[in-house]
Order: sequence, then structure tokens, then C-alpha cells
Amino acid sequence: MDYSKEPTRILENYTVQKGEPFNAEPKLNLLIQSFLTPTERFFKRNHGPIPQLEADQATVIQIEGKPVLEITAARLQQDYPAVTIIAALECAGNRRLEMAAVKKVKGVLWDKGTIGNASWTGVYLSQVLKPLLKPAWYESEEGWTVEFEAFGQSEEQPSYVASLNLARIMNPSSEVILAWGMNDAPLSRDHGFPLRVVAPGIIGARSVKWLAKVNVFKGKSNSFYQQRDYKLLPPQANEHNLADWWDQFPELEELNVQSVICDPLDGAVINSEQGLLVRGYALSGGGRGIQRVEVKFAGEGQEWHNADLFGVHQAPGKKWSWILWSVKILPPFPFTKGELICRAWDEAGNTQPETCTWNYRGVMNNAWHRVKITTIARGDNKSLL
Ligand SMILES: Nc1nc2c(c(=O)[nH]1)N[C@H]1C(S)=C(S)[C@@H](COP(=O)(O)O)O[C@H]1N2
Ligand SMILES: [Mo]
Repeated sequence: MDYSKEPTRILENYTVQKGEPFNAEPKLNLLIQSFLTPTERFFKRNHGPIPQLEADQATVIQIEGKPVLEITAARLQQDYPAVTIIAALECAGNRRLEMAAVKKVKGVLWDKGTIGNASWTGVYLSQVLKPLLKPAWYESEEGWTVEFEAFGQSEEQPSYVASLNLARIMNPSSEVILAWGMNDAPLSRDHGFPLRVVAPGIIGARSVKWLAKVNVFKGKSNSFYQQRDYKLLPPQANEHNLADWWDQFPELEELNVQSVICDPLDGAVINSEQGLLVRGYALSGGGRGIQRVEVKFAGEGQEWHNADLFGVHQAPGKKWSWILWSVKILPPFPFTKGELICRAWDEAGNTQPETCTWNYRGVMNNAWHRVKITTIARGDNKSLL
């Protein structure tokens, strides 16, 4: 595969997990410096080389294999009302590295930075599709699929293809958009120029970049990325018996509830006299808002401290944005060396499990997040630092 025409990136912002295809996550301290993640710090997750496309590259919409409409970003801007939504994008493999500590997993060993929060501008896919469809396909029939096919090559099959259920897309509150803009600028090549899908509240894998085709049909997509990847398999499924398991479980769609401590970083040394400021991000899937984020020290009898949450107002069922949170914990601290823990609760009462359930692909890890810290009083500074 040809990786000689990749765009330039600001590499200091990233931990590069893989050069080809380019897979990089921003450093955690940078990640929470702003509510909207600047594009040059947004995680980049690719299954192949970045295609070079023109601004007027057309995307073809097909119904049951027949082309019915050609769209470009310019045509969408002309023919439909534009919408801008703030939505977090999170890779299902976020925090895979921590799961790999339990047992080997297959995939890029992502840490906690494969998430970003951006404003996306485009049009509702439901509006584009509606005049082309029979309502029965999404109102009463089950099993219709909208498949998104990308330009460019992919490592696991000729091109990257992912899909979503048609009924979900046609439900106006799902807000799946065809986007040309990210953070008030045209999409960059890395993020899907000229047109991508943004499926808020859903694992990043379904937000297909460099959109070439939208295929609507009855049945399921047989894309590798739908049927042999991005599924939550039980822990009994392993590299020897995988074939028996893939078809037994559905394709992942909505994200789960998640929170991560981004500051202090793992291993930090804290001056305990000044109190401890703990900060991070949290989000949930399916438009469910975050209601509470809690932080505590590991150990018997420790209490959870409630964090202050910073977000934007979003309509019920459309809470796609992440929230940033912070909490100041005053001394005395229960230890000089130990762990800080966080967990979030969403508005459906879902919370994060204390530990993860290992799965072969290392997806959807949302266990309580822990960082190791050392606390010292100022007088001890010299001896410890
Ligand atoms: N065409 C194409 N679209 C794609 C991918 C890809 O490799 N090719 N990766 C998917 C995955 S797994 C994720 S998590 C998101 C990442 O989007 P980003 O690179 O804009 O952050 O894009 C999705 N869309
Ligand atoms: Mo992903």
C-alpha cells in the first residue's frame, strides 16, 4: 500500500501508535486543554493510506444496488439546510492498552486519547435519504441497512466499509450527518475531506471518512468491519475459536459510559499541601448525558468526591458532546503512594464497572480509571524529587 502521500501532521501533539496506517492519539495533558478538540490534536485512526480527493468529488447514493443520486459537499450546501452539532467521536478501542494488561488483545494498543470533541457541520443524512426511500423500509420493516463505502484502500479488505441500521438513521433524533466541516473549517484530509459521516453517540468506526458511496439495502452489510471486527465478544472467544463466535453477536453501535483522569498523569508526584486538582473527560453513548463524575483514593473506607462538570446545553436524547470535569480534593490524603480512581454515571443510571471484562478485540473498555500518584508535603520536596 502506498503511504508516500500522507498529509503533514503536528507530531509533537501525538503519541503515534502506528505509522502506516497512521494511528495517533494526542497526549492526555493536551486533550483536555480545550472543550473543542483542535483538529491538529484530534486523534487520527486509519485502516489505510489517506486518499487525495478533490473538493467536488461526488458521493453516490444507491438503493438496492441502483445509483439514484450524486452529491457533493457544494450540492449538499445548496440543497439542504446546514446543521452544526458538537459531538465527541470515540474509537471503540479507546483504553485497549489497559485491557491488554489482563491478556493479549488484537489491535492497536490505544491508551486513553482516542477521543475528541468537535463541532461538525453538514446535513442530516435522513433528509437526503427520505425522498429516495419507501417509509415502510424504516417504519415497519426491520433489517434495512445503510452502508458507507470509502474512497482509498484499506488493510483488511479493498476499501473501508461500515454501516448503520436504516431505522436508526431515519429517526430524526439520531442526528447522523454527512459532514464537510470540522471546527468551522473544511474537513482536513486526515479527517475525511471532502465528505464524511458523523454518527454521534456511536463508536467511531461507523463515522466513515472520504465517503464514496451510501448503499441502502435490505439485509446486513458483510463488511469485515461490521462482521469480523468491532463486536463485543465474550471472554471465551479467543484467536483459536473466533470463527464460532463472530456471527453470534450483533455489530456495535452506541458507545458506553466512560470517564478518564487526564490530570494528574499516571505516576505524578503531587504537593499535598496545596490540595489535589483532578481533571478529565466523560461521555456516554446514544445521546445520554453525563450526570455525575466521582473521584476517590483507592483503599478501604475512602469516599467518592463529586466533580464539577463543564459542558454545553444539548437537547434531551441528543447529548453528543463530552463533558470536562474537575474536582479539588483537600488534604490530608490517605497515603503517600497510591491510586486515584474515577467513574461516571449517565442519565440512564449506567455507570462504569470496577474492572473490565476482557474481550479478544479489546473494545469498549470503560472500567474505573486509575492513576498512580505520590503525594508529598513541600518540606519533603528535596528528598523525593
Ligand atoms: N474511510 C475510513 N473511515 C474511517 C476509518 C478508516 O480507517 N477509513 N476509521 C474509522 C474509525 S475506527 C474511527 S475511530 C474514526 C476515527 O476518525 P478520525 O480519524 O477522524 O478521528 O474513523 C472511522 N472512519
Ligand atoms: Mo475506531
